[in-house]
Amino acid sequence: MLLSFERKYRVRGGTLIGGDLFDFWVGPFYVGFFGVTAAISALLGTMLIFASAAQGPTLNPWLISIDPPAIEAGLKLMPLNEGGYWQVITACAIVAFGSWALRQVEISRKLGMGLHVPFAFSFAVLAYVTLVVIRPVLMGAWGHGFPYGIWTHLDWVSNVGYQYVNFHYNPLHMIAITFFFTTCLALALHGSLVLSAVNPEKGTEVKSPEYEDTYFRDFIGYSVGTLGIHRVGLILALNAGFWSAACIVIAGPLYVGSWVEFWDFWKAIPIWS
Ligand code: 07D
Ligand code: 07D
Ligand code: U10
Repeated sequence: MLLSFERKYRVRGGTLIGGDLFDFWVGPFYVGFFGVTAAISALLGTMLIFASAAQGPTLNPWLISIDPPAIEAGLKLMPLNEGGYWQVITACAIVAFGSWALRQVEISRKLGMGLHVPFAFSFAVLAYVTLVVIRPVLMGAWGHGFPYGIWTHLDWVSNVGYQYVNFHYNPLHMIAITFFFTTCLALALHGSLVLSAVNPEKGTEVKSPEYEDTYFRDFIGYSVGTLGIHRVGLILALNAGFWSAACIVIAGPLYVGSWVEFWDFWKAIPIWS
C-alpha cells in the first residue's frame, strides 16, 4: 500500500537547485542536491570530530570534547588544535543543518505540501546558531560557544548558568521553560485523547473525532478542535525554541551580572516599596 503510493509521488520536480541531477532516491531516502550537501558536511564534520579526538587525551565517546578557542583569541580563525577543529566542525554542522532544512523544503514541494516542517526545524537550527555564532559574535569571542562533548556541554550550561548567579531568574528562560512544559502537557493530552478514541471498550466501535471534541467540552467547556490542537502544539513548541534562543542571547550581549538582581526594579516599584 505504502509502496504503491510512493510510486505515484516518486516523480521528478520540486527541486530548488540542481534540476534533475540529484532527483532520485537511495532506498527509502530522497537524495536531492541538499541530501548530497547534508551527507558530505555531516560526514566531514563527524570525521573531523574523530580527527580531533585522535589528538587525545581520550577516545571514550562519553568523554570526547572538542573545545572552542580560548576567549582571549577573540573572533580569529585558529589553528586546528587551538579551537580550529571546533570552528570547522561548527561550519560543517551549520551547512548540514541548513541542508537538512532545505531537503525538507524540496520534499514538501515534491508532495505539494506546506512548508511547516522545515519552518519548525529552523527554530532548532536558530537555537543552535544562537549558541555558537550569534552570541559569541555579539560577545566578541568564539570561546563563548559551547564545547562538543557529551559531559562538557553540560558543564558549559551549568557554568554559564552560575555566571548569572541563578539562571532561573532570567525572565525569558522562565518563558521558554513554561513553553516546554506546556508542550509536554499538550502532547500528553493529545496522545492520550486520540488513543482513548481508537481503543474503546472491547466489542464497541472506534470513536469519531466528535467524541474527542465532546470530551473536552464536557471536561473544560471548550474544544480547540482536531486540527486546532496541532496548531496549538506547533505554536507551543516553536515558542519553546524561540524563547530559549532569546533567553541565552540576552544573557551576556544585553544583560551582564546577576539575574537575581535584575528583579530589584520590581521591588522598587512605588506602589509597594
Ligand atoms: C531525542 C532526537 C535524537 C537526537 C539525539 C542526540 C549527538 C551527540 C556527539 C559525541 C532530543 C544525538 C546526539 C549527535 C553525539 C558527540 C560529539 C532529541 C532527540 C539522541 N545537545 N543537553 C543531551 C545535543 C545543547 C543539555 C543528549 C546536541 C545546548 C542538557 C544529547 C546539541 C544546551 C542535557 C545531546 C545540544 C544543552 C542535554 C540528549 C546541539 C541547551 C541532558 C538530547 C547540536 C540546549 C541530556 C548527557 C536529546 C544528556 C542532553 C545533544 C546542545 C543542554 C547527547 C546534538 C548547548 C542539560 N544533549 N544541549 O534527547 O543526557 O534531544 O546529556 O545543539 O541532560 Mg545537549
Ligand atoms: C540548541 C538543539 C539544536 C539541535 C539541532 C539538531 C544532530 C544530528 C543525528 C540523531 C534548543 C542537532 C542534530 C546533531 C543527530 C541523529 C541521527 C535546542 C538546541 C539543530 N533549564 N539554561 C535552556 C531548563 C537551568 C542555562 C533551554 C529547565 C539552571 C543555560 C531550556 C531547568 C542553569 C542555557 C532550559 C533549567 C541553566 C539554558 C534549553 C530546570 C544551570 C542555554 C532548550 C527545571 C545551572 C539554553 C538556546 C533549548 C538555551 C538553556 C530549560 C535549569 C542554565 C529553556 C527546564 C538554573 C546557560 N534551559 N538552566 O534551548 O536557552 O533547546 O539555549 O531546572 O544556553 Mg536552563
Ligand atoms: C510524525 C507524524 C506522523 C507520522 C510520523 C511522524 C512526526 C501524522 C504518519 C514521524 C515520527 C516518528 C517516526 C517517531 C520517532 C521520531 C523521533 C523520536 C524523532 C527522532 C528521530 C530519530 C532519533 C531518528 C533520526 C534518524 C535519521 C535522521 C536518519 C539518519 C539518516 C542518514 C544517516 C541518511 C540521511 C540521508 C541523506 C543525507 C540524503 C540521502 C543520502 C544518502 C542515502 C547517502 C548517500 C549519499 C549520497 C548519494 C551523496 C554522496 C556523498 C557522499 C558519499 C559523501 C562523501 C564524502 C566524503 C568526504 C568522502 O506526525 O503522523 O506518521 O511517522
